[in-house]
Amino acid sequence: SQPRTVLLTGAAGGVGTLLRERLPGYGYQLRLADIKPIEDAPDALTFDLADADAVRRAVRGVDAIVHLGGISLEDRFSAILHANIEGTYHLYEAARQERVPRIVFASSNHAVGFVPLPAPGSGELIGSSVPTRPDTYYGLSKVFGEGLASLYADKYGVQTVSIRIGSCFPKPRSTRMLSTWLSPDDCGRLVHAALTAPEVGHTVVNGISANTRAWWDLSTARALGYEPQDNAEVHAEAVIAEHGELAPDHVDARLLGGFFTEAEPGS
Ligand code: NAI
Ligand code: 15L
Repeated sequence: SQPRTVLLTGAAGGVGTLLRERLPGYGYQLRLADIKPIEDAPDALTFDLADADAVRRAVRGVDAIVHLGGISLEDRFSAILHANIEGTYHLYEAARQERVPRIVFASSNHAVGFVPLPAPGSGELIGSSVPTRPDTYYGLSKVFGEGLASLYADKYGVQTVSIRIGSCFPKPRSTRMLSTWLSPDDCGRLVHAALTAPEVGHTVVNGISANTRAWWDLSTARALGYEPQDNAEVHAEAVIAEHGELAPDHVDARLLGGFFTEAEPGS
């Protein structure tokens, strides 16, 4: 059965904006939340995920949560701890107490960013069950979120699909993103599949479009009913003209997390 009311955290952000435009088309009624006000949505809830009482009030009465809120890039550990680690803990505690049965967690390729890329032309793909190898404190917070989701599924029956998102933007912005792009429409399709698939327990899936240059295997996402319709390759000519092909020794061509593996906190 399909959840009706869905809390969307991080609704003011890039992915939040793309999903606000798409999820109502699948029949969901959205409750929007962010730490920042949303200009075109005066009814949106405004609170910090570090405020456990505000999180609990926001969660009350919804059928499902799409959890996008938090810091989305590398930062100081203390900032990541506050927004992503404590914030996600508050969200899961609220879901347990308010009996919300389903969460879709925006995890990231940076939870597995130090995983080496398959050799070009090998035909090998990286699955969603590789051991985690976070590339940043940010990626580590996504590993924490996946672990929390596993605990709350096994112990309390709060089910989660953790989507390791590649790069979700209106268009691929770099040569790396020709491999990692998740188109906005495919993001809507994948989140809808994650909200409606029966008995997911805690399932981790890779989240990209049907990209010709994909490094990721999509079998666990497809098992939920996800059928990607887009391919970053339609943007390849323009992206290559601007950024060029990746040299084999470039970090973006060697490791799944690319340049994040070299990012310093707060840089
Ligand atoms: P974003 O940075 O545009 O949006 C995140 C939102 O969370 C912002 O609107 C921000 O105000 C809000 N937020 C930050 N700290 C908060 C706090 N303490 N309390 C409440 N709200 C807070 O990021 P984007 O790109 O929209 O990503 C959404 C989610 O998906 C994030 O969790 C990100 O880590 C994840 N993700 C995104 C990818 C992408 O390609 N866009 C790739 C992989 C993961
Ligand atoms: C992420 O996790 C970030 O939130 C996003 O801004 C992109 O940089 C993305 O990964 C990526 O790897 O392209």
